[in-house]
Amino acid sequence: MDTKMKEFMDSVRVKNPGEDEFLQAVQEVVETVWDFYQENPHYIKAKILERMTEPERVIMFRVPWVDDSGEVQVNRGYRVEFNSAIGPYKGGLRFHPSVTLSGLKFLGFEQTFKNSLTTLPMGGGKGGSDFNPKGKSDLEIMRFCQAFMSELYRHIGPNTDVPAGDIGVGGREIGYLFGQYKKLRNEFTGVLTGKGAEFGGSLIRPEATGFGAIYFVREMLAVRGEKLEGKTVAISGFGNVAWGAAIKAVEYGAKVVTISGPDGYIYDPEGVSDDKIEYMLELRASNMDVVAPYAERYPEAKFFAGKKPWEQKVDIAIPCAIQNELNEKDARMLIDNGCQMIAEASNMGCTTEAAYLATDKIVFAPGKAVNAGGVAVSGLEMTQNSMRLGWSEKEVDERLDQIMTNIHNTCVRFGTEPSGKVNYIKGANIGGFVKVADAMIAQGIV
Ligand code: 2IT
Repeated sequence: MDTKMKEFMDSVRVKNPGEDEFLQAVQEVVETVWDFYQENPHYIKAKILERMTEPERVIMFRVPWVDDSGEVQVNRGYRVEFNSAIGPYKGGLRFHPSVTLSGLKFLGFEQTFKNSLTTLPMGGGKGGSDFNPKGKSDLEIMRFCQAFMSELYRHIGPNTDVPAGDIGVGGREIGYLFGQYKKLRNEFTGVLTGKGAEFGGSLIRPEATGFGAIYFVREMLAVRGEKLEGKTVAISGFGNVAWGAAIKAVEYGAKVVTISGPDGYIYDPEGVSDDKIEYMLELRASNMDVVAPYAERYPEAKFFAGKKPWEQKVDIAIPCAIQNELNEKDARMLIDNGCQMIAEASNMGCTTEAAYLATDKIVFAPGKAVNAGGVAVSGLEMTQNSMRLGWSEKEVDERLDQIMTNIHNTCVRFGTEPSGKVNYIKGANIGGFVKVADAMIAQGIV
């Protein structure tokens, strides 16, 4: 590693002790933009990397609420407002027991580059809570969302910060959060995205992350003169992203053979399609966070308790669950079994070692490019809210497809190596970096 780069990373490490996920995300960006950064001394002079790795603001708050048995519960809420150089802070809220400040800083940092790649005017932010939705009743979810918004509402707004969903936050939670914001502010505005279609939500937003990921994979394959048709795909997770990806992959003629949950994974040799994809919604609605019941309902499928889907022989692997869900050993197993491509639909789904190994041996694309379709359609929801008009499904889907194709082109433009191979990590990082860096320079030292 270059000495100056090492010095830079050491300084970030000292400022953010123990924040492993944040440091992992920063290191991956710094390593890939470093040469480009050195070639542009005006970035160095303006200390762009030092500023980009420091969130503009971090809000941390107490979320007290009362559960169904009358007991008082206390969770911690966060909103990391990372970078507003190119638009209002924008990014999801995650409700999951694993949520920490480090995790949300990594997500907010990544979001800044992802949002820039979409070409829409959105800055980067992320928030959430260590609240665990598993096993909670609908009323408990509502009370928690109301308590969370009772503090968050002071810090957000349609021109300031526009949250959306992420793990543990779907249409139901966004509805409750929106209701409480509206009550407290007495304003009906586009302050959240992923809203219900009846109150300002965009069509295709629920499908957008998964659809976008498959449009991106389609473009990755096209570079190699290949198609999704006939390919075998391993997906992890069974939530919103996995669901959308499965629908679109099947539509293109691919066979999705796995889904997974915290309890293990399902291998379905006949493919997860049609009513089986819809069944994923039922599994999620049960709020139990398990996939095992799939194998009881569809006996041709097999459940592997405590295992990850990466041990199966597939052509394409698409992690759709959580960060670092695919490690070096998993990547090696996939590659040894003939896998040609790993595309992250989860944020930082692969460990650094797995991502570099897959980039080297096969083809790899990072979450900030592959999963940008979700936030892209959130951006389109903001546009529709500003116009007080709604677009048709076809209109939104066509724009989404175009945005994903453009992001792929950006990766090719900035990431093509002298050998002709595309390094998608480098392409996405430099492609996302330039717009934010130039906007920061134009706006002075603020
Ligand atoms: O990780 C992500 O990009 C999201 N959870 C979606 C964020 C958004 O604002 O739609």
